[in-house]
Amino acid sequence: LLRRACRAPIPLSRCLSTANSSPLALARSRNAPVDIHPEVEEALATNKPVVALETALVSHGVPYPTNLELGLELENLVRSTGCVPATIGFIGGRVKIGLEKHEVERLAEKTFKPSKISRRDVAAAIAMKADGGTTCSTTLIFAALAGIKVFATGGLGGVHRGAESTMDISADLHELTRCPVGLVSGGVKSILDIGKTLEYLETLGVPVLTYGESKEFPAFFSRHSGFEVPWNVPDPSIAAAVLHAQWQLGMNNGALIAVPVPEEHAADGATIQKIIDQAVAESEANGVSRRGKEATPWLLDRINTLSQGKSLKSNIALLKNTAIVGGQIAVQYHKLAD
Ligand code: PSU
Ligand code: MN
Repeated sequence: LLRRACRAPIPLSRCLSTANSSPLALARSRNAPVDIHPEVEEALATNKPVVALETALVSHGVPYPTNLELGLELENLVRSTGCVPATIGFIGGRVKIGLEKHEVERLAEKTFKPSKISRRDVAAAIAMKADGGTTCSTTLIFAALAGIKVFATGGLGGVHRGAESTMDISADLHELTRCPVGLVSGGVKSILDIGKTLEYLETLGVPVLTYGESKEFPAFFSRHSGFEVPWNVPDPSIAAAVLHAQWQLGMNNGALIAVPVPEEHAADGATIQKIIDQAVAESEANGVSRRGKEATPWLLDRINTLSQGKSLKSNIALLKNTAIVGGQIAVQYHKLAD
């Protein structure tokens, strides 16, 4: 009886539900507005390592034309490690996993006034046919959807200073509990309350690892925050082993891998801290700190002005470095997962 059951033709509905059970196939079967760049699609199909990149930094984080150069350069750096880059963004209300150069240009030049798209904005942006730069949270969502395991960026959002009264806590943190993606970044932006952000990540059960020699969590523009995390990974293969162990166990959350800004590009800690304190105080005085998603871009811009461009230079150096480290980790991860 068993043998006959095995030989019985599988009904089409069951074929679809088993063969097409990946989240991406499911989204496609519903005709979801998601386009995967052919190069990315091919890499995923043939098991080549892919690294996701975000676009909120192109549309909102970095001024033109540096944002454009940077967006393209990060892709090249990912390529230099042997991975395929998948820059994620919204073009005319479609989710693009892998952008064409002219699409990166369109976001960088703000041709169609791109929105800054966090998880809560996704569906509205699609319905309104909007362009948009994806924050870490949205980039995590679509990296996970496509099965991309590593995402490289600059700074994760987090718990803002004064969050006890503004409740400003980035959706990036919760997204790390939902998406099995290793997020490689320079830590969280130092405009944030780093101590509270680390506590929050601990509560959420998100692994936080520092990359390199020290357990000290980096402070984005500088290498020192004064906060230690429990685990430090010395190289890409150990970082990859952590991700692999996590997902082998079916613990389908993400992990934060914090890579300190390279020494030679670090801003002087004390000076940049004073500037950040001033910018945060100004944002509280002028009400920007209570204007939701405007807070982060405003602060970054203000800090750049006050530091006469130094903070942007550190930001760029840090981003380039995370693109390389992210690529190296993705290469190692694929060796374990194959
Ligand atoms: N780091 C930067 N520039 C940025 C961001 C981070 O140097 O523009 C973006 C990231 O996309 C991050 C977002 O996900 O800011 C967080 O915004 P918010 O605090 O509003 O959640
Ligand atoms: Mn916020």
